[in-house]
Amino acid sequence: MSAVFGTPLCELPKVDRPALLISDLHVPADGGEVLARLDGVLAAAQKLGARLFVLGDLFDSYVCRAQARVGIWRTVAERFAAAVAGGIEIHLLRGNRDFLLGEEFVALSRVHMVPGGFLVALAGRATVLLHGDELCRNDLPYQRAKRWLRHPVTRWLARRLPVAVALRVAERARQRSQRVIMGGDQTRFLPTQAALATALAVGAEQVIFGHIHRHATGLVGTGEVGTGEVGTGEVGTSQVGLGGAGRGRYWVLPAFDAAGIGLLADGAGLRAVRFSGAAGELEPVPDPGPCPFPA
Ligand SMILES: [Mn+2]
Repeated sequence: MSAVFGTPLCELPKVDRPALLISDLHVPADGGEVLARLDGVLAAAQKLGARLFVLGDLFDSYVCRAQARVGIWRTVAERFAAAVAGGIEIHLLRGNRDFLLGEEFVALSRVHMVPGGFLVALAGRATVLLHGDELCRNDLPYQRAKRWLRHPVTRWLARRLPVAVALRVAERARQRSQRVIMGGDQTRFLPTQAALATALAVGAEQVIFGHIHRHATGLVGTGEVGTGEVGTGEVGTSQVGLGGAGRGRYWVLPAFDAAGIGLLADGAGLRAVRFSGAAGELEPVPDPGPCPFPA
């Protein structure tokens, strides 16, 4: 199994079906507006016969296993289970806010959840799907903290907390992280170009992730990243070469709770879409520009 900075990639068999991708829903404890938007996504997946990929941070926070049986966590699990019963496949990655999601959530929601990322063919191109935090190599304090936060002992303890305690712990962590982000040099929180090239070097032509809450697409390894040029908008074989060379295209999904935007991959290619209602309508969205990633 290949891996990107310690994130193992689960290779999915090639399926000739469209795919919808969203990331960073941050569904809060009180549900909120994003829940109706999620219904729209599930309805769209149903209409298109599409697989749904959720690239992490589904929840604002998920800490303990008791959460799956109560409140919004249970509600979301039940909506996923209903969609799966209706014929949709849902593939779920864990984000930095909900990395403690466990088997109890899988059992209730019937989603296919993996500990790392995916390597999958989307619109005919080998694609790496990640949450994206592993690509932010300049954020050394975060990468250090991640090591002990995800340690099996921390995990064992956290997952056994009572729900009320778990939520207080999560809230404190969120406030601390907010202060760090407000005070920091913002480029520290972005993926590096080298990290994107590393992700592509597993043999992929494109990498898709969320986490940084920006909507962007551009090329990697062509000298075009961060220059404001997106090239032709197509990753052509002549232009950037193929799989394994650390070159290709990146797509960053914006936070779904803020924008309601995701990606659609089908025979016509990969493009941004907005989910506009609970009935599953999709509106086209212009492709965003590149993000000035640090080297
Ligand atoms: Mn995140």
